[in-house]
Amino acid sequence: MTRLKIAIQKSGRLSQDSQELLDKAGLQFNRSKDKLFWYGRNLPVDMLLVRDDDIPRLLLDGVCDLGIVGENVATECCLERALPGTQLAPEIRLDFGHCRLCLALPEDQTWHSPQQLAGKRIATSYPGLTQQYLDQQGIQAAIVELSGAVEIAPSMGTAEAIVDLVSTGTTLRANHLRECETLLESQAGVYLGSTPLDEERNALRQRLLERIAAVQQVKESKYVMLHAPRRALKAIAELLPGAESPTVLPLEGQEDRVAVHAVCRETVFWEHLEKLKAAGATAVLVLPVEKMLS
Ligand code: PRT
Ligand code: ZN
Repeated sequence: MTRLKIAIQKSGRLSQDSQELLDKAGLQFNRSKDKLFWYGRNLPVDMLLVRDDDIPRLLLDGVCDLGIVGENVATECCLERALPGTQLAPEIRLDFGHCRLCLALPEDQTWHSPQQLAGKRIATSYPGLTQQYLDQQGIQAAIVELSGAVEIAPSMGTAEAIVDLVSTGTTLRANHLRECETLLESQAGVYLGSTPLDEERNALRQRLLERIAAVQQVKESKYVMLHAPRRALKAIAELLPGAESPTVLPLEGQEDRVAVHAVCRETVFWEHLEKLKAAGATAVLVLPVEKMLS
C-alpha cells in the first residue's frame, strides 16, 4: 500500500500542538531531530516537517494527503494562486494557533471608516487577504509586501497602516499601533490534499480524521458522577453541560437518592457545579476522559 503523508510545521507556534495531536491519535514515528521526514512505525503514515507556508502548496500539489496549518496561511495561499477550484477549507478545526489578521493604525490616528485608507500604503505579509479586504470595501490603496517585522513599517515611514496577525496585542501596543478591523479569525485546522486517494488509502485517511475528531472531542469532555434526590433528577440532568441521557443507578439503602453518571461534552465550569449543588446534588466528582469513540 502506498503510504499516506501528513505535513506539519517543523518548528514554530503550531509544531508542538500538531505533534501532540497526532501522538494522541495513536500515530508513532521514527523521530529524527534534523530530518524533515519521519517514518510511521505503526501505520503506513509518514510525516513531513516543513515551514507552515509550504503546507498549503504541498496539499494543493498532491504531495501530501493531510496537513495541519493555520486558516490564515491556507486562505492566503488560495488567494495568491487565484485559481478557480483551489479551495482549502479545514476538515477539522483544532482549537489551537488562535489569532486574528488585523488592520492597525498608529495610536495617534482615529479610525472612522475604511475609506480613510484610500491612496495610503498598507504593509503586510498577507497581500492576498489585504487586497480582498480592499476590494470588498471598494478602496484603492498600495500594498507594501513584507516578509517580517511588519509592525515597524509605520514608524519607519514605509506605510501608513499595517495588516498583521495579532494574538495578545502586545506587539501592536509596543509599537504604538491600534487594532481597527479584523479581516480574518484564524486557528489551526486539518486540511486534505487535493489528489483523490484509492479506496484503501482513503479509508485510512478517514480513520485518522475520526481519531483526530475524537481527540478534539475528548479535550472538552468530562465524566461527571454525583448523587441526587430522585425528585430533582430532571432538573439536574438539564444542568449537566452537553450531556445526553445520563445513567441513573440505585444507591444501596437509599430509596429517595440515586447516583447519576454522565459524559459532559462541553466544558464543566465551577458555576455548573454550584448550580448542581443548589439543585440538591451531593458527592459531585468530575473526571477527565482519556479516549472516546462514538
Ligand atoms: O518558520 P515557519 O514559516 O514555519 O513559521 P512562521 O514564523 O511563519 O510562523 P509562526 O510559528 O510564528 O506561526 C505559525 C502560525 O501560528 C501562524 O500562521 C498563525 O496561524 C499562528 N499564530 C497564532 C500566530 C500568532 N498566533 C502570532 N501571534 N502567528 C504569528 N503571530 C505573530 C504575529 O505575526 C506578530 O508578529 O506574533 C506577533 C503578535 O503576537 P501578539 O501576542 O503580540 O499579539
Ligand atoms: Zn511561516
